[in-house]
Amino acid sequence: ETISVVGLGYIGLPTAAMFASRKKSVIGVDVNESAVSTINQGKIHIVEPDLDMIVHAAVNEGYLRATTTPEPADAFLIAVPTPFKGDYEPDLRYIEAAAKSIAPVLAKGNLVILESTSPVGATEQLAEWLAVARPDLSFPQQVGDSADVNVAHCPERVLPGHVVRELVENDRVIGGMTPRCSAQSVELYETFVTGECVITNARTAEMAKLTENASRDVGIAFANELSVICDKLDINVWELISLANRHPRVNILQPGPGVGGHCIAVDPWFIVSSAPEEARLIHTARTINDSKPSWVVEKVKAAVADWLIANPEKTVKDVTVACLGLAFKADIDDLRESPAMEITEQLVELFPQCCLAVEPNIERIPHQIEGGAQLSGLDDAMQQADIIVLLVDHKEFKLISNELLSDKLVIDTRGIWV
Ligand code: SAJ
Repeated sequence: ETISVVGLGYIGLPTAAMFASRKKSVIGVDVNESAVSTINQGKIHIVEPDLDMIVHAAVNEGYLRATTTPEPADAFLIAVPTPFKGDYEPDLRYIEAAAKSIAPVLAKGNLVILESTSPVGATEQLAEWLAVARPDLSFPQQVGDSADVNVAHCPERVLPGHVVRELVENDRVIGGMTPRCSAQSVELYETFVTGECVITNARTAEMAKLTENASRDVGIAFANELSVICDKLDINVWELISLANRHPRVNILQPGPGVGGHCIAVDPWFIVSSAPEEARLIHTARTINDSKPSWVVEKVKAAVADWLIANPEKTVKDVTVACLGLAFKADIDDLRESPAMEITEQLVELFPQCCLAVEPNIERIPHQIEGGAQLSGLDDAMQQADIIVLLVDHKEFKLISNELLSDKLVIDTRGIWV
């Protein structure tokens, strides 16, 4: 049995590696030639704990091979990005491209699984693209359970940083376009998944995935709203939340500089765009979380003003602002939709040549802030900075002593030093 994984990113590569680790023959497909060649050398192009070992073993033992052109296989898993465009409309162009690229090599008996987080209806759309490209084969929307090619949606739901464990242990939602599509998918995932594979239809599976992330987004928006209210009322929000969470039925999440990542900051919009009139709370939560970076920037501006009052002989050009963390959350290198990046970008514009950025998980300064800020080591930044803006709760930052912070103005957006 050969499994092809289309899209070798944060989800596709670990998934491909897990099948290969169970001695399945896996063909990974990606349009990125450099990712393909890195993987074929047994190395990885992303940061994810333990993944390097698994990929190295899988490639060395001959179970995993990467290529830029799809080849025939028994099952195809599509794990490509689903970003949004302009008006927060989902952009399915990568799914469409993946469908068109595998269509020529599809054969009777194949299973095609969409793993990418998708708006409701995307799996049916995928099946339609395949049907148009291959009129010689039959698909579930045409002939139901007797289709030549089965199609299902099985959304990924692993947490970056814990992908290897969660891929195996998490329950999976299996949304086949027909019962036979679901049954075939369950059999495939049971190769390595020890969690339960729970069957539903494709549309419910699509909505389930969006709901999980919207639920977290709404929860974080509540915490972020509290943080802004508490700031106004001079209350420590972290103490407040830990007190409230002692109630047996209260479990408030943590405020932060905003919500980042390619999932939680994106997926709720797919619900909003499907039901704009009805999705009121989900929409508001998105707006609250998206406005948090600007609120943090205002806090930094106020701190700079305070610093100038305390140092009347200095001008704004003399201030040094250290932004600690650029990633979208702790202990990863992923800068996608990162509120920390957004805040640093805005600060670099406001205070050019005054900003230091510290990000222990990357080696090169991102182009967005290149020229306006310097990438600095943590020790240097702690020595030079007048104002510390803690943006990500990386493990390195948690170790910074109170003594080092005592002569600085500190804006701790994650509450790690309070
Ligand atoms: N965040 C807070 N406060 C919190 C928790 C998170 O501000 O209390 C922020 C983080 O700093 C980060 C953002 O939210 O900027 C998202 O981080 P996250 O750890 O909540 O989630 P992701 O984006 O890494 O992964 C999520 C997970 N979904 C849920 O927990 C419901 C994961 O299981 C999904 O597989 C993933 O999205 C995905 O791919 O959709």
